[in-house]
Amino acid sequence: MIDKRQLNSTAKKQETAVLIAVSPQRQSQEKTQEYLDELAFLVTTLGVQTVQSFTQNLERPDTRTYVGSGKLQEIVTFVQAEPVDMIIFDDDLSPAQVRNLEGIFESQEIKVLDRSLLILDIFAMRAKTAQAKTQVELAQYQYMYPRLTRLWTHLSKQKGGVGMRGPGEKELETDRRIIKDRITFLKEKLNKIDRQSMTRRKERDRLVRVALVGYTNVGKSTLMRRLAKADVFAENKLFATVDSTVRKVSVGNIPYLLTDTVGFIRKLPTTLIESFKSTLDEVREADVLLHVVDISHPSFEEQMEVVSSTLVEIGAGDKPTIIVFNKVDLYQPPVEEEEWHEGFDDEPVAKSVQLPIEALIEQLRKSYHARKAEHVVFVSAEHNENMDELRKHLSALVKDKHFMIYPNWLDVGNYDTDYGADFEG
Ligand SMILES: Nc1nc2c(ncn2[C@@H]2O[C@H](COP(=O)(O)OP(=O)(O)O)[C@@H](O)[C@H]2O)c(=O)[nH]1
Ligand SMILES: [Mg+2]
Repeated sequence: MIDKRQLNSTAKKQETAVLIAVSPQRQSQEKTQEYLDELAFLVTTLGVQTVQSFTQNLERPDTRTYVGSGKLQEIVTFVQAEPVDMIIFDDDLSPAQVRNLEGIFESQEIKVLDRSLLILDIFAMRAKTAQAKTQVELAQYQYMYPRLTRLWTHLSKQKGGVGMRGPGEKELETDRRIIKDRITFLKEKLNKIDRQSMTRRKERDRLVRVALVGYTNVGKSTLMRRLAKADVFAENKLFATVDSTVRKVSVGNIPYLLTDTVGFIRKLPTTLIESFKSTLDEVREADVLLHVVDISHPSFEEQMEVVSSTLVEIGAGDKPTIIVFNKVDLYQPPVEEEEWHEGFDDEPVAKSVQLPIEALIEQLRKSYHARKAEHVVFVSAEHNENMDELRKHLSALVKDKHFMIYPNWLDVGNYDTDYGADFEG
């Protein structure tokens, strides 16, 4: 069967974007590039093609137009010559910046978007359950409301697409009065849903709860699929999953609930965190956290930092945690030292000396143990490597908690292995 809608959307030409970021003095070239790559990844996730990016060295974005006037002129010249549908800024734009920038780009019919709108758009695309849909729509309107300008309204009406999609591909409203009512309505609706899911969580209160947390795209859903042998959606895109999913799993005869949660990212819109509060309750109420890290990512340590501080922010900063370094199969050891050898014509040639992976992993393990992280494992969820060691750590922590809840539980096959029982949350 051919889905007509799909035909229509693939028939539409791919939207194109120009990315803009500022880079403070202390930030290295590589870091700036990496941030731009992440922004481009967000853009790709939405099916939009990046045609160019611009950066400017500035301590902080210009309060009027984000970049200075010289750089702005460069951008204007570029978009006049190239087919560009939108320009996307790597930070949130203030209402004043939105107004000024729209004034400049209106005549070219170019949409002005920022990082938050982009992330909100992805969430809108991914939300499946009524709860997630309501949460996203609320976050979108709360973000849009103070920024709505006449120009933007006019432009979006004409162009639609990215930045304008609510959950379920429905176009968002742009009328301030309607939006205000809608926000009130969505808040009430969310309250009702939250009360229901709180009851549901209470009902499954008797089992130990383990939550997967981590930066987006590190392999949380893949790990969930491995541990729960459940069919969880995983994809090499940012925020493939925004709804939390709960499965009953057991480890060494002890049953527990495993939750896959939405990933974190730098500069996550605050309206999103606020409206996802109840989804994050799954994390807040967990007994044990599996902090999944993509060790193959060049800045995995910074990503861990983002996750840790978000956890503290939502009040889940000091739970028993297993640090799961994932994607060891892709891990490229950094060049440790360089030796100079004589090459042809006596030219010195640098030869990089790399430590074997095992030694590196051992080094990392030691360094995290030194930082008081008790449970550290290195796995490949995708290739099913070293999962037994993870299960061992998991079993220890789950058992501890389980016997706190059930001091009289007999540890002799009390429980049938019940993989994949579904508690869709
Ligand atoms: N090479 C490799 N890829 C992985 C591994 N684990 C997950 N992935 C891939 O990483 C991408 C993101 O995985 P996903 O589970 O959706 O990440 P999530 O956003 O944290 O839930 C997918 O393309 C996975 O196939 C791994 O151990 N090795
Ligand atoms: Mg996922």
